[in-house]
Amino acid sequence: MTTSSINYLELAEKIKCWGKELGFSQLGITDIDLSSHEEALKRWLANGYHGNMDYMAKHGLMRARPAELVPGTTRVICVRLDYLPQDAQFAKTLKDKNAAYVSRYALGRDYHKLMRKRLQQLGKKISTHCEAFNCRPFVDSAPVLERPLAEKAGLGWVGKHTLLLNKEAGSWFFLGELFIDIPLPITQIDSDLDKESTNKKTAEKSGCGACVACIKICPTNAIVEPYVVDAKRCISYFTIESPDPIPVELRPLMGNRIYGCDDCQLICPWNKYAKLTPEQDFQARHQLDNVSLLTLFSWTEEDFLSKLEGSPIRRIGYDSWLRNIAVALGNAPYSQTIVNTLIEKKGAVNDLVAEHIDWALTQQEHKKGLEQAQIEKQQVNHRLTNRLIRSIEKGLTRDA
Ligand code: B12
Ligand code: SF4
Ligand code: SF4
Repeated sequence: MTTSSINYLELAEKIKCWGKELGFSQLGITDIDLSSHEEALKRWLANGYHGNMDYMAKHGLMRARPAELVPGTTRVICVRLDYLPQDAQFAKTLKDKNAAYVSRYALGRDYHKLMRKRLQQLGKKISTHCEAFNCRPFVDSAPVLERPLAEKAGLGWVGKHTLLLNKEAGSWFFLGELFIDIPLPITQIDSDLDKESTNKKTAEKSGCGACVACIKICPTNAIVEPYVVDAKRCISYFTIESPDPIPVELRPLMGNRIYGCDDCQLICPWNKYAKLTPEQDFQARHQLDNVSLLTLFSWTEEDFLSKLEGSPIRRIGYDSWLRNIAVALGNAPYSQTIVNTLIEKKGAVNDLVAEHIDWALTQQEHKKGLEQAQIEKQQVNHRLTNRLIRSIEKGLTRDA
C-alpha cells in the first residue's frame, strides 16, 4: 500500500490486535517528545547516580531524543510483558536466611531475546501494510528512556521507586519498544489517573498519592528522593551490574538477596493487582525460587554456565555469582558447615571472591556463640525485612 492510501487509524487498531496475538500484555503508541525529562536525566547523571554504568553517560541526552538515536523516528510503539511466575514464594524465601533470594524477573529464561523477537515480528506485520516503513526494536537497551516513553504511551505511571506501575497490573512486567517512522495516531490516555501522572508536577495526584512505602522499605536507602534512585546504592546494581567489590557498609543490608532485589515492588500496594504471567519461559528453572545458598555456592563454573544457559543471570559471570553468594553466606546464621565450605572454596577463587569470603568468615565468626535474638538485635535491617515479610503475607497472599 502506498503511504498516501494508508488508513493509520485502522492500522493502529490492527497493531493492538497483533500485539495481543504476539502475547504482549499491553501496547500503546506515543510521540517522541521527551524534552520534559531532559533536566532530570542530566541531574541524575551529574550526581553520578549511574555509578560505573558508563554507557548511561556516554549516550547523554540522545536517550531522551529518539529521532537522534534512530533518524526518521516519529512514533514509538511501547509494550509491556508480565513476568510474575506462579507461586513466587516471596516471603518464604526472604524469611529463610539459608535460602537464596533471586529477583523474580530472573527465575526463568532471559526476556531480552524473547521480546525483541516478538517486536521484530510486529514490525514485519506492519510492513506488509506499509510500503515505506522502517523500524527498530529495543528491550532494556541503554540508549532508550523506556519508562517515560511507556508512561506517555498510556501503559501506566512512573512510581516513586521509579518503576512503571499500572493500576490493573502492578509493576511485575518488562518494557520494550518499536521505534517507527509512520505517523500513527497516538494512544489517548483516557483515565484521570493516567492523564495526571503524565505530568510530573502533579505526581502527588498520580497513583502513588501520599504513599512513601517503597522509599521507607528500601534496605539500602537507594531511593534518595521520590522518583530518584541512586543506582550505586541499589542491590540490583551491585549484585548484577557492577563487577567491583560490593561496598562493605552495604553487604549486611543485602541479606540473602544474591541477584537483584524486589523489595520496593513487594511493599507496593498496587502489586495486589499484578497478573501472573502466562509465559512458560518465565517460570522458575532449576528451582531457583527455592534453593539453598550452599547448593548454589557448590556449583562449579561448568555447572553455572550449563544450568544457567538462556538465563539473564549468566551475564554477570561466575566470579560475581560467587561474590554475591559469599556475602549472603556471611549474612546467614552461624553454621560450621558454612564456615567449612567458605574455607574450602577460598583456595579456588580469584582475589575479588576471596576478599568477600574473608568478610563472610568474619561475620560467621562474630555470630558464633551468640543467641539468635542477640544477632537479630545487631542486624541493622532485620526489623525492616520482617516488616516487609509481614506485609507480603498480609497483602500478597497468592504470591507469599
Ligand atoms: C539502568 C537501569 C537500572 C539501574 C538504575 C535504576 C534506575 N532507577 O534508574 C539499576 C541497576 C539500579 C536497575 C535496577 C532495577 N531495574 Co532496571 N533498568 C535500567 C535501565 C537500563 C535504564 C534506566 C534509566 O534510564 N535510568 C536513569 C534515570 C534517570 O531514568 P528514570 O529513572 O527513568 O528517570 C526519569 C523519570 O523517573 C524522571 N525523573 C527522574 N528523576 C526525577 C526527579 C523528580 C523530582 C521527578 C519529578 C522526576 C524524575 O525523569 C527521568 C528522566 O526521564 C532500564 C531500561 C531502559 N533502557 O530504560 C531498566 C529498567 C528500568 N529496569 C527494570 C527492572 C525490572 C529493574 C529491577 C526491578 C530489577 C530487579 N528486580 O533487581 C530493579 C529496580 C530498581 C529500581 N527501583 O529502579 C525494568 C523496569 C520495568 C518497570 N516495570 O518499570 C526496565 C524498564 C527494563 C525493562 N526493559 O523492562 N535498573
Ligand atoms: S530494588 Fe531494592 S535496593 Fe533497589 S531501590 Fe528497590 S528496594 Fe532499594
Ligand atoms: S510503594 Fe507507594 S510510593 Fe512507592 S511506587 Fe508503590 S504506590 Fe508509589
